[in-house]
Amino acid sequence: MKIIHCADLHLDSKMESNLDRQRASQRKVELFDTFSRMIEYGVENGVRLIIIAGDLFDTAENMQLRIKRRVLSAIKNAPEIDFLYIKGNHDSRDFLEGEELPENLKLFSEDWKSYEYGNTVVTGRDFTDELPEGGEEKLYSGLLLDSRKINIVVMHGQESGYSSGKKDGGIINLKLLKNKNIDYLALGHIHSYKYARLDKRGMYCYSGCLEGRGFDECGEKGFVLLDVNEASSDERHISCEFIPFAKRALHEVTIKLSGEYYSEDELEGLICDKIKDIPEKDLVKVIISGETEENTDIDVEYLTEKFEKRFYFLKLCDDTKLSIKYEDYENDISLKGEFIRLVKEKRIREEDKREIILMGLKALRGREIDL
Ligand SMILES: [Mn+2]
Repeated sequence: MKIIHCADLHLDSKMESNLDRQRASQRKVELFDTFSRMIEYGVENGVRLIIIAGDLFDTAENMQLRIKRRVLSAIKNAPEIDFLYIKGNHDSRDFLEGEELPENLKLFSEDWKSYEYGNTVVTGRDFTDELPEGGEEKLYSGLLLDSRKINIVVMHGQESGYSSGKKDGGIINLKLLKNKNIDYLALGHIHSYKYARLDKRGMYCYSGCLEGRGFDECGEKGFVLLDVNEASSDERHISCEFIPFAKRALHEVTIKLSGEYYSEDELEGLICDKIKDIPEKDLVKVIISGETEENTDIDVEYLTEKFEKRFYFLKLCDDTKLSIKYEDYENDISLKGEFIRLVKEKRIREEDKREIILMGLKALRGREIDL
């Protein structure tokens, strides 16, 4: 039996804030489109279950009725697949209230609830802000799984290897989930793929989000395809594979300058080198960092203009600090020298003097000053 594990789709969310309106709304359409392509992939590949480990929707405020209805009809139109959906911290309010729910959409509650498919049991629990009465111990002791079954458990929250001591329902206490006959713990909340051992018997996995939205969600995004083989004589009945599936990826590249002089050509060369293997369809953020010598001119607008045509979107940030020994100019008979001497005479803190001098020197050279 094939199963898809996905999470954190945030279907109605705002996209990368630097995008213009047209591309922001296009990305929003793509977000839903990737969800719907995943369902098509499921149908074509004989997938029986799609597990959604929370945060299918993003916020109640942005939620558009049409997105909700699109989701429900996409589910209804794939009757051969059961959709097992737990609520995450973003969609913990009942987003589907008042809607007619397709029969193949299976929901959970704040208590453990199971669905059986042959010898495989999928048990899950909706995200809650607060732990039930009795705290963590009570929550996890209520999870009882038959050792003879193949057990998949679904939760949404931040993994933690110790007792949080807080009443926070969003902590997944991995320690208390050990030795409970879990074969695969399907998690949501962390937006990057992670697959690791839970205990001797089972594994735990964050599928990550399906599509990166901002530059805090860089890299490959997709879902996990599980293959459950009940007849396997091997102790491991589940094999799984991460399937990269996003329409576009986000990339952040950093160029670190070393305080020497760089000509514009050299800067272009460094940028080129870092972005040459990134696909055209993707979104790119180039950060120039480190220290610059005083004569290095980083023209952000010019460089952005030069490279943005190559990609769906590109932005460039100048995070460099000016490394300058202003003492070298102190005795100059020039406006620069005069200015430095004037500041040095003032009765202000030494660090402030340095800041003021650097800012003044930048201004004298016609460079932009960030205040
Ligand atoms: Mn979440």
